[in-house]
This record gives sequence, structure tokens and C-alpha cells, in this order.
Amino acid sequence: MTDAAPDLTDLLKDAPTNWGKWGPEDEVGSLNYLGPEQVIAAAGLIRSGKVFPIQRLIGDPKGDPVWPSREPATRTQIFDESTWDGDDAPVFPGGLHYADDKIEAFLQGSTQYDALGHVWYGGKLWNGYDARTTVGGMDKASVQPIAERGVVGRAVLLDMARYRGKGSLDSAETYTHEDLLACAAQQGVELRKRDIILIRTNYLARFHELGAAFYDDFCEPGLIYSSELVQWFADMEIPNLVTDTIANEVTTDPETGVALTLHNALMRNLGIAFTEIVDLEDLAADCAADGAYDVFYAAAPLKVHQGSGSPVNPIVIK
Ligand code: UVW
Repeated sequence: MTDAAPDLTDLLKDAPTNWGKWGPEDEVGSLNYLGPEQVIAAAGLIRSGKVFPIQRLIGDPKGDPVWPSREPATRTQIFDESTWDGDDAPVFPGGLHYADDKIEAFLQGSTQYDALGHVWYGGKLWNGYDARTTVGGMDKASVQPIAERGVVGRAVLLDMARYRGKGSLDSAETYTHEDLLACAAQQGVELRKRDIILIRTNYLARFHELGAAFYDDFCEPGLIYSSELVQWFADMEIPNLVTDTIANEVTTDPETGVALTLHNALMRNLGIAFTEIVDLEDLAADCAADGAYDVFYAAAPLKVHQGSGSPVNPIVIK
């Protein structure tokens, strides 16, 4: 690692961007690559009718893995059968009882879509929006336009853990676009332009194995920045990167010392939607069993006004 990490403005000064490509008001970026043609082609991948909802459980009794500065969601029971006991209990005609509860949650505290404006550097968000538009809530590039649009397309599962012959990838283990291509070749699946990429590391299995020690020297495995990798994502017109880790990329780049470089190079600059903390275990087992790694994918985050992200339960159908 270098002594002083370079500023993203310098590191990415020659990196490609898609700013302006879909007009000055665009807020969904590379999701524009998914049109009716891609939706219809994806529907043709439904063969067995098996459905895989890939959200992780919110409020898992074993705990919810989150980015270190966040807390897992808390669910509070408001009404239950005890609400209806006693003389002061509310009464509804006919004897209705019901259960109510609420959650307090980071919008990025479980399986989620990031808004394109979720990260930035140099005072500019996706499409060149001023970073001051985030103050008090995202006026630009929030998650709302992604939610209003929805995401449907052909996705390819790349099982990097299986490809590397491991139960799960190690902390700080990295892979490149060339590794993705080699993994796809080994799986016998073609990565095509405008594919949604799903990457399995099974790294979060360690969260339940290690408990609090999971956060010691926290550095998730993932994609690592290079100008070639960024250009490959741009050329492939990838609309959406989905992984089973908290941040989709190696947390801190071991070469440069920069944190979350690809959030900026891919999301801020190319407008690629990021979906994180998905659960790919059942899907991966099924793909390994039948050898079919190209799947129909549909997702819609919640419509949250000014939200910088939103929980989601994407659905994969084979
Ligand atoms: C950050 O960018 C800090 O978090 P996430 O991994 O949720 O995108």
C-alpha cells in the first residue's frame, strides 16, 4: 500500500464517464441499457419456472451484516395479542384483533439498491449533479427514479467462490474482469453486452461464524479497480452489478489504499446501479446442479423520496 492514498479526482481523471449520455436530467444511468428488447430476451430464459428471491433476511436472529458505520434494522412490535387484553384495550366491531410493527433501518442496512448519487468525489454526483443537492436528502440521483423504473434483464451468475475452489472468498481477496470472464468460461456461459452481473463470494457466511470479529481489519473481497476493468464495464454496457458482499468491491484497494474506488468509477461515473448484500446460496446451488447460469432477473427497490438507497428483494427466475 502507498503511504498516502491518491485523491479520486486524480486517480480517475482519465476514466470514462457516461455523464450526459442520456440527457442532463438523467437519474438512472446505465439502467437505460435495459429496454424492451432486453426484457423480452430475458423472459426467454425462464425454463424450469424455479423462483429465487435473493434478499437476505431483515432481522435475522443470527444478526444482519452491515457496513461498519451502520446498524442493522430494528423491528418493534406495536400491536399483538396482548394489545387486546384488559379494560382499556381498543375494541373494533366484530372482535377484530391485529398485529402491527415498525422497523427503523438504514436504507443501505440490508439487501439494497444504491441510488446513483449515493457516493461522489470532487463535489459532483452522477451526471454532474452538484453534491450540495444531497444536503438534507437527495434532490438528484436518488433511489426514487430507479424504483419508478424497475430493473429487468438477463443476468449471469458468476460463482467466484466455486471458481476459486473455496467455500467462500477470503478477506481482501480480489478479482478482475478477466477473472469474471474466466469464471464464465468455466461455467460454460457467455457474458453478453447489457448483462446484469451477479457475483457470489459467500463471504458473508463468515459474519455468522465470526460474530464481532468479522469487523476486525474489515476488508471485504471483491472486484479491484484498474482502468482496463472500468473500460470493460463501459464497453460491455453493464447496467447493474449485484453481489453478496456489503460493498460489491474490495473495501480498500491494496494497490492504491483508496476506499471504494469502483463505487465512484462504476456508479458515479458510468451510472452502473449497485445492488449489495444479496443471498445467492440457493441460486448458486441450483446453477451448479443444472449448469444454467444465465437467468431472468427482476428487481424494484422501494420508492423512497430523496432516498440514497432502498431495501429490495430481487427475484431471479430460471
Ligand atoms: C458505502 O458506499 C459506504 O456503502 P455501500 O456498500 O452500501 O454502497
